Amino acid sequence: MVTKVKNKFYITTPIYYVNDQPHIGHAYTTIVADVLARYYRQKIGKENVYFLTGTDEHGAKVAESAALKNISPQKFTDQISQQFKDAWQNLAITNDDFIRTTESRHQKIVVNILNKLKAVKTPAGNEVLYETDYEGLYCVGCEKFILESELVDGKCPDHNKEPEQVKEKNWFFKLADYLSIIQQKIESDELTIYPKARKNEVLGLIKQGIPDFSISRSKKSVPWGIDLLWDKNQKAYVWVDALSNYITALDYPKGKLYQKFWPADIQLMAVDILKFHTLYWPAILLALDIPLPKILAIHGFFTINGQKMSKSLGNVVHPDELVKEYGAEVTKYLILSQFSFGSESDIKVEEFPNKYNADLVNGLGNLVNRITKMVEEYLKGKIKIDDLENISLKIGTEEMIEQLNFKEALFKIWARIQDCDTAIDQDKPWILAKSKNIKDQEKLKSVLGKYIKDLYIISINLKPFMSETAAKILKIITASKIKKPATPLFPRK
Ligand code: ME8
Repeated sequence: MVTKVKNKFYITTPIYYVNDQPHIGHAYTTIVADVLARYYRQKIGKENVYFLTGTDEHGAKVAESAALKNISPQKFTDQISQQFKDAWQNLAITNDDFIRTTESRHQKIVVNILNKLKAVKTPAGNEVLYETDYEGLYCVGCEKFILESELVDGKCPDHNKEPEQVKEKNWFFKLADYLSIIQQKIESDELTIYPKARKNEVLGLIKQGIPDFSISRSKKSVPWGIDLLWDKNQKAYVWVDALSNYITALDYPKGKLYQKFWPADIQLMAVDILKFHTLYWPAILLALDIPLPKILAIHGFFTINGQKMSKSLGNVVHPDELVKEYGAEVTKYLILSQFSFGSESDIKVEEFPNKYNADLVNGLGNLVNRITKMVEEYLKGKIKIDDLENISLKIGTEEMIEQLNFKEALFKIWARIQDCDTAIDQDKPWILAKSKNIKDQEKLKSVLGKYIKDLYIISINLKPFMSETAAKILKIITASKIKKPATPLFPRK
């Protein structure tokens, strides 16, 4: 099992940059977190689950985007952050909190964290933070220092832009003194990095040697950020500010939420921010003497119709467009059923209409119609199902969700839908219904009862993915008189 949950579950997504609007990449991680949060709420109780997401609002990248729009960074971040909140609401995401790094509750704690780091020593007896002159290349798009060797034709390969030459005095974090501890914790899976290929990738990075990282930027070059109390010329580096959100949102160190929910049970992200979360974040936590998260789960970066998503290519897909076309639950289904968590793959948006028709209109929706119509016509809507509560609901989706195999879990549910359709074709209840033979009448009741049980099992397993749809089906099939729904669950388009 990937997730190892006992009595509480704390799940986080990255906090997204507000330099641009939410897109389907942000939506994927957030939808996955939502499925897990819903699943564990069912399993261990609502009060024992905490699901955090939010927005990352400081730094050069956001400030530049605001300047381009000719508005203040605060006004700009207010606007875009609201777009993320709205997008998640439109997708029926059930996050318990939404943190913004410009909120004072966050900033106050980041100041504390930085002051603590300034005061502590590494296990080797060095200062955790030290000041040094730094000269190098900085990619604003990545918000990170980048090596010459990482460039392609002199440009950052992810942003297709030349990095800036930076020469400034910064505060650095003595990562070198923590790498062997982190390595041991990753090797032993005390800090689990999933999937294994990513674990090996991180261990490889450690072996190559990772330089210390900066925790501040000069105020002159990056004025939009949190002040360092002990150095008026410096602001906190946006990554240290951002990573802290996972504990500031819980009101570290004394808050009730922090006491109950830290360490995180699972922190989700894509591979783009692997190094920050698997090396820098554990190092910061170790220096603060805070337990490490249990699992860092890294999904692939997907392309859209075979191409990298980018504004210049004009292929950015926004979740709101999909929600408008299909509604929240179908959008979640279409995204999750196309993309396997661990792999890098492609999302084919042009296949969404076909998939919608095949899986939802002709698949689940039609099955519900077919079964309820027969119960209504042949048995006047009355069917006695004993012991719905006690039937086995297990079709393997629980294990799959716990192993982050969401696409495969959906596949299992849809296999059950298909099996039920096939059983109906074979049983031919319409022939049984015409027969006056008592045995045929009994068989008719028994097969229809079995289909209703199937719908019950399908709905329960569908709950973490499509809870409203599941609730609708459950309401229809547990009514005292079953009727075919007046409008189909999924309208044909
Ligand atoms: O990196 N495929 O924010 P960000 C899959 N603020 N997932 C994708 C994706 C794609 N094509 N594009 C984005 C940042 N994502 C920082 C994080 S956390 C302390 C700070 C998802 O707006 C995926 O989860 O660039 C990825 O890790 C995240 O969005 C990056 O979001």
